[in-house]
Amino acid sequence: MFRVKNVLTLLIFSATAAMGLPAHAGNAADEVVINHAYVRATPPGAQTSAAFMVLENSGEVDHALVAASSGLGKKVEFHNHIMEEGMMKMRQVMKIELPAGTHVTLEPGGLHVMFMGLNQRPEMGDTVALTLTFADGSETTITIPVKMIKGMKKHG
Ligand SMILES: [Cu+2]
Repeated sequence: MFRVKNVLTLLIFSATAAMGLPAHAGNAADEVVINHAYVRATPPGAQTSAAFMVLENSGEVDHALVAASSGLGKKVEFHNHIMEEGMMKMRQVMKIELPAGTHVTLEPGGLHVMFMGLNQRPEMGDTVALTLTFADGSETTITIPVKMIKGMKKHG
């Protein structure tokens, strides 16, 4: 009987996971609030674009972004800008830390989500679906409007 009960418990857990319900309260997808997200509109022929947003960790444990994917680009990476020999350069970062109770801003000239190998040209009025994966394995998909960024010759 004991064994049967264990199997049943396991089945219930599996069913819960299959329905996409969070396994426990407090995962990053539930606790990280994303605001002011937008994707940079690009001129014809551009190979890259970028997304910017404000991520707020409203929870009590630290979280981190570890991956992103989107139909907009063949590759989606996290980048930052660093000053090197007097020039601003982009560098890939493997994760973006989201300490508990703080907010992190992805903005032009700083951290950004980079779309490389564009599958289509993001134009004003379009929306882009972006899936973000957190260090705890939870995911969230957001729909982001495309906006023009004035005065930016290059992305990010
Ligand atoms: Cu970049």
